[in-house]
Amino acid sequence: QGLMAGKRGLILGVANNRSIAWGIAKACADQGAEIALTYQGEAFRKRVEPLATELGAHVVGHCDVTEAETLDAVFANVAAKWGKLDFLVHAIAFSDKEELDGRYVETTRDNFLRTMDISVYSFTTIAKRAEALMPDGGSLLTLTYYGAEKVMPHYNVMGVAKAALEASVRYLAVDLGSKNIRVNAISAGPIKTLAASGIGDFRYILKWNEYNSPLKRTVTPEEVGDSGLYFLSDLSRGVTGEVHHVDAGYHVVG
Ligand code: 0WD
Repeated sequence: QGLMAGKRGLILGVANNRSIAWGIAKACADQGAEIALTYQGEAFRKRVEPLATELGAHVVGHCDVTEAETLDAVFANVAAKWGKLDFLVHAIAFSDKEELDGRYVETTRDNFLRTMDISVYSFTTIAKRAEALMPDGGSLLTLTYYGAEKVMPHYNVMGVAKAALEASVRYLAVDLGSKNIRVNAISAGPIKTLAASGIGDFRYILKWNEYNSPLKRTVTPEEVGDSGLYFLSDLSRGVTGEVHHVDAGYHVVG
């Protein structure tokens, strides 16, 4: 029973129980979805396995989006297990911590390319792989941030990457629309996660959002999860190419 009954989804980007992807996984599982998770390397396997058990989810292997063969293996596992996929969540981003501080103009070519590869291109190549497993349509969701639209302190090259990711959502929505595969993004407000700890002065950004957002607070992974549920379920069947803010309303004032 539930909104997601009979639906099967692959969720990439659970690092621990504070991850946004974990909030989405829980919301979907609560509504009856069957879920597959990946982990990035052995260190994360130990964190992800107990979380998967908690949800009755499958763990379908190591996934590092910079190693195409790991993506091939994960999708082959999903194909063997389920034969098809109804939804996919991409909650992956990376940039050198050293460059998420100070000035954007100092970005190195190496880190620029790596940031774009892991945070943007990965969604495109994953969408192509998902398409092959979605003969009856499906829903793809990625995570972005307001730093794509406005200059946020220290977000730097990641802001440039998120702008490209948001543009990718629109191009992918067109490419996959005729197959009834929808592509959307949630622009989440700042949340204290492992990835966020790499951003300079993050505590200040959290406080700033708390003082200035219409709801006078920040958001939780659970709240992003509940909004994710809308995009991953049939409730949003008429919606694609959208970037939806789940940020306590900060974007209307910031
Ligand atoms: O304030 C925030 N936390 C916000 C996050 C606000 C708005 C958006 N986001 C986005 C992030 O940019 C990211 O796209 O949400 C997504 C999920 O991030 P998260 O939940 O904040 O962070 P975390 O729990 O750390 O999960 C991100 C994970 C990685 O964790 P680490 O800590 O190692 O960066 O992305 C994965 C990894 O598990 N990841 C990779 N997965 C496969 N291959 C790779 C990679 N090469 N690199 C990172």
